[in-house]
Amino acid sequence: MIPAPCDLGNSTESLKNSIINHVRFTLGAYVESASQNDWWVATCLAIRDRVMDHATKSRTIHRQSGVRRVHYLSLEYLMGRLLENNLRNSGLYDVTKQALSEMGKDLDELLESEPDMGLGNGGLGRLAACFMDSLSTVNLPAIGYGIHYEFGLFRQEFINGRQVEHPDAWMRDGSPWKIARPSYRQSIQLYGRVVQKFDDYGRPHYEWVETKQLLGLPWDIPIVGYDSHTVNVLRLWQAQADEDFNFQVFNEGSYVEALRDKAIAETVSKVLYPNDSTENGKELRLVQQYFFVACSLADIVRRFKVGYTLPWSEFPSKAAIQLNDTHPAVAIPELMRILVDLEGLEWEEAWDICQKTFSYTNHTLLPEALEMWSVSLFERVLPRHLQIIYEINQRFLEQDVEGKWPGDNEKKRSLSLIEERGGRYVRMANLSVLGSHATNGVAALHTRLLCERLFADFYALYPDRFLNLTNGITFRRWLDVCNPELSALITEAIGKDWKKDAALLRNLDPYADDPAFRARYAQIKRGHKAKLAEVIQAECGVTVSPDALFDVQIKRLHEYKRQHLNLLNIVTMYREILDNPDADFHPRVFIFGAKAAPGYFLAKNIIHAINAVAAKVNNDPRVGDKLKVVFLPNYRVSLAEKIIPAADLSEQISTAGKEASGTGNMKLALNGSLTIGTLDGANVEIEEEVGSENIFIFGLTVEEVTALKAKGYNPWDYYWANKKLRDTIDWISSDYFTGNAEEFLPLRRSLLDHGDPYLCLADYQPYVDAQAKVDAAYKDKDHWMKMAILNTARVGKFSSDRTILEYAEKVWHLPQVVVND
Ligand code: 26W
Repeated sequence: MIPAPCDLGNSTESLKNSIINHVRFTLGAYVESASQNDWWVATCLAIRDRVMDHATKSRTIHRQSGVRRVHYLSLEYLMGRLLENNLRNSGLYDVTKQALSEMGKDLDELLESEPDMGLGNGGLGRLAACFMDSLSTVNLPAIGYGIHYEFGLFRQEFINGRQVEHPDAWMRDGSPWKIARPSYRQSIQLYGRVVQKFDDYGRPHYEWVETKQLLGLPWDIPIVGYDSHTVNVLRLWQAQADEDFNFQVFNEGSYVEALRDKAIAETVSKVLYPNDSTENGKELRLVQQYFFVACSLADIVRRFKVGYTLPWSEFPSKAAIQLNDTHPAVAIPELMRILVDLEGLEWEEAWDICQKTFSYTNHTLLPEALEMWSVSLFERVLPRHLQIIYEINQRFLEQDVEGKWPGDNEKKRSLSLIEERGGRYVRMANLSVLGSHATNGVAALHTRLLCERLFADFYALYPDRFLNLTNGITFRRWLDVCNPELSALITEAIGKDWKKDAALLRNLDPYADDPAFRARYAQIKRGHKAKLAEVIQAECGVTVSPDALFDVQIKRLHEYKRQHLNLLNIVTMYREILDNPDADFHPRVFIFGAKAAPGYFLAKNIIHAINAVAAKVNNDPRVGDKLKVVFLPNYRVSLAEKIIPAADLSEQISTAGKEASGTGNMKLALNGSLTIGTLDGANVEIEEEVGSENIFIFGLTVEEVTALKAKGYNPWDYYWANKKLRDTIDWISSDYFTGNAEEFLPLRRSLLDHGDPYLCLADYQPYVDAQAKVDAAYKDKDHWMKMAILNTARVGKFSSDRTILEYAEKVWHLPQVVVND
């Protein structure tokens, strides 16, 4: 007989019992003396208990109904904290708060004690996290696959204004959200060599031998959607040594040696690479990519084999695989290897299955971000995969390329999967396009540039494979969770259905003219600014007024994002205040949050420069409250959730053509922050939605950037032509800010001697002018609030539910499967 399940009801009493049971029986603590962490873990487990059944049920229904599922392959998931999100999405927030409070515990304090799950660098990783939320919310059958990094993105500290990195041991004390699945462990191969063998008919086949084995242990994290019973899972692989194998093959009687191999094996899932735009060709990174791809594919194939007795030709009707950038692109030759070498399919059939299964999202146009692996490294780590890539390439060049452009070797060179100039490299982007039935960009402008520039020749060959799927964000975390006050105001005005159908936010439009509504909206904004002011006081020791204009730039530190353009304007304002103390501009607080890749020298120089300027400005009695500059250390998801609701102005100032989409721009606009931005990425579409009167657009367009570069851009021309600009740059590179005139020479040289690759100087004056318009507009607070409300009302398009439904319809061809309670 099946015993009655424990009480998993949703009443206050049930929750109290669950939490207390976990304190006592899972954690072995006394209720009277349990630590804060014990209460947090017990609360998470009580919530987890209430969603696990739905996870099991979702899996069963997806399997039984035999529908196609999407498998999202991503090296990064920037999940942030999970408890509050899971409470709000499951509708258990109020009752849990009540239950805890009856036990003398404050839910808000517990929420603050949760470490961020920072298994990603920036936009790409956070997008994957938003997509997981939407997939569960809109009832799509999905599994996210990734790596169970022991250390997420480094923790950032500033010492004397300079970035210092520390390891992020996010799960040192374990994590209540993840569940080990040892029965689904996988064993994968690496290194070794390939031998050709012949069958009885003289046909060749290939065996990959003398390899090293690695085990992958899966950890599952349930993904709770909003107001839905679909609970998908995020499955993260942890690397382990295959000890038996070590003892047989490598261990010549040495026990300790074998354990050293174990330690080496475990480094594979040890740490997230902190680069978000440059590929440095490290062997461990390639091993990480292959490790998680091979484990995931083996898992997908296992499910196909146990679930059905179908021919391989039906594989794509059961499994769609999405490649989040090229990082998991080795999945393409891996599936070919499985089908041809292990399952004995003919090449053509296997290739057809591959193309039907895979689709690829490109997230960047930056040339230095395009992944290329040296052929010699690839051959050592994955010898059979290299052979398969050669074969794919040969067939492609001889059939498709030769067919379209007979005898055109230039086309062959540009389309080849192998770069031959300056050493031989495997081009992962070309492999991804070729192995997929769909390639998408992440904003309309980005997709256009993919088709016109990066993949122009592929686009000429296969125009139907390219499409745009503009990014989105989950409005649950980025409004409901991070700004519950605004969420409640919206719900009061237009009902709660906007949380599932973001287009309904348009119904707020008329409220922009309602003085009472404006006043409440303004009051909520001010409340968040007051709270952020406290955070700033605690983190930076700087006192800021909530009545100042909060001007926010939060994103990775990169030259193309132009934090240094922001800095040029700040220094210009500083000079103006000193030159003209009576000038009438509204007090402003410039707020930065950004991590630099540890090896990115100039980015770190820019961080130091911002901190040095901040130190001077904030302590200059002549400036007073007019200008403050703060750089909040250790920018991460949970900090973003505090900054975004408090922002008045959103800096989206990348050089046109460089930011694929941006998603912070969407989060800030949703929370009623007006954008000052270039016509880049999704800014273009944000302008279309909110109307050009509710956004501050400035600067060169993509076409103007191209034309300027073609004619020969010389930053010195701008330097000599504009005295304010000249004074600003000269001041930064004087000894004024640090006592050492050499300190920011790298920044100065990049802007002048090294040609200012991101055109800061060309966009300087238009930016300064746009900032003057912002200042003028902010003086009319009431009108500003109207614009802010219209931003909230009009950005419904940027819900990741919309994005994910477009993927489901146009790329994956997935049905929505409702899971009942
Ligand atoms: C191999 C090193 C490396 C690592 C990460 C190269 C490139 C990346 C990512 C593609 C960088 C990234 O996060 N791109 C961002 O993706 C977001 C989601 O689509 C976009 O909104 C951002 O504009 C884009 O920069």
